[in-house]
Amino acid sequence: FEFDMVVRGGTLATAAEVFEADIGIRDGAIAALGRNLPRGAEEVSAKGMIVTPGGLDPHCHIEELGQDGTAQEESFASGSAAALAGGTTSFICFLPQWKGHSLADSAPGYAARAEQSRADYSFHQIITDPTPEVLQKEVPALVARGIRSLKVFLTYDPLRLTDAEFLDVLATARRLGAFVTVHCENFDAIGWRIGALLKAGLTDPLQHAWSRPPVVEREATHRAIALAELVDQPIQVFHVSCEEAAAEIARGRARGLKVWGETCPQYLTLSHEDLTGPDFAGAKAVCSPALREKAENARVWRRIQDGTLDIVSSDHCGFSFATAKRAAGSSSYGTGAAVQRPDGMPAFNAIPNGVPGIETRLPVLFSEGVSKGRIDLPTFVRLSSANAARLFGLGGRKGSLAPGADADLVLWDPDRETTIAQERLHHAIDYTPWEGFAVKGWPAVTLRRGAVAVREGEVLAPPGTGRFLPRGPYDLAKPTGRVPDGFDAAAVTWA
Ligand code: DUC
Ligand code: ZN
Ligand code: ZN
Ligand code: ZN
Repeated sequence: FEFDMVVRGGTLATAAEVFEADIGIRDGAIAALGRNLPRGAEEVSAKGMIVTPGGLDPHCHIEELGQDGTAQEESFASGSAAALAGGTTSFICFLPQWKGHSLADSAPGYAARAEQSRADYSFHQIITDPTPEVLQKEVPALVARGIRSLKVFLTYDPLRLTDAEFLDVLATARRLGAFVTVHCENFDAIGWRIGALLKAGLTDPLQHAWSRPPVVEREATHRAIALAELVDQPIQVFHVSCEEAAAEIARGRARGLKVWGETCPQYLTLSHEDLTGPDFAGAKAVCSPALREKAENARVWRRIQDGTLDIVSSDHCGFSFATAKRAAGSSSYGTGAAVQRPDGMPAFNAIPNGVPGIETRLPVLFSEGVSKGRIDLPTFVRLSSANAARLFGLGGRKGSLAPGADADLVLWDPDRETTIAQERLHHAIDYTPWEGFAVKGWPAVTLRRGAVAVREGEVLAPPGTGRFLPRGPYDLAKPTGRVPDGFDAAAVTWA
């Protein structure tokens, strides 16, 4: 046989176009596209299906290790099963740094845990403590290993950087050709609002949103972009939840800055209403940035449509309702000491932040986007894989159907109507914020590097079959060459 497998008779969607073709696969890679390809050793029918590149989720928290040594509940085995079942064949998760510790010393064994993944994976390195040792020795060693992106937080007490520290990280990244992603919220503003809310006796999950309104995100987004401009370092703003923050990104781009923005399905579909409900149910929707007013969903969609937000990630960060959300389980992703309410539930500020969504990311985006006519199929491909592949140095290999790319494919049944239900999901978390959400379009078959990884919800790829994706230098991570007054402070800093 010329091909190990032929995926036959599908409608292919790439980042640029939609056309009918068979896909010939050899050695886990796409070998040929064309009509009437010769028989493969294995045949997969894609009749009536839309075939897209496998999803790349560039922002998810999997088995992340907290400073107390405990791992987040979603394991690499469960999280990657959920990813594949939802049409995502690779993801980028986070190597933590614990404040007061070197990178080597933080999260011992994390990379070895990731070897249990069923999907391909890479890491962003979180920097919480940018000492000279970390920036001058450890980060260069990391980049040499193919871990070419850094993540910084401008909020969360155990994680956040000061502006001066952030500048040092940006300068280091520039020197090394690494990329920087940023969680943009104003730490002091949030703390001040929380203090006032608690003093006023306002402790419900909805007040999580009140503690960090759009202006808090807008200010930090503006500041992150300004500081990146000062250094001339490309950045991506993580999880943009609102028009005000998106407008800052659009303004930066209009000035010629290399700044990008992602959003997540929760900011396209969920709102303040999801933060309310009986039995503390609103805790299920506590994430940061917080969910906004319902009208904001449409504004974020418009920023997808005009290209300001060009990646949709999950920010999957699962905390089970029974054990963490109601019980204020320990996490870096909370803000302040737990205040107990008379009903025994934690005040909003102690609810760990995050929603599970690695499996539902693409079905929700396909249904709300493609099926409802908000975006076309090439836009769906760009949002779900192709743009992240380019932005994070995996272009050509992931997010593509061109010969030479990894044969990561999703066969979408565009007509299948179903409702999202926790009982059919594969993640380890005990709920989904999209319970009962109606979707049209579902990933029927997922192939990862030429092997059927999921068929009709049954996960066939065993743990340990995912591969680490090293990333080399690439254009989008390069600076623009423009610095204020022509004085390159970053170059001097590291001379
Ligand atoms: N926001 C979340 O909701 N969870 C994890 C981290 C974050 O920034
Ligand atoms: Zn240590
Ligand atoms: Zn974040
Ligand atoms: Zn996150």
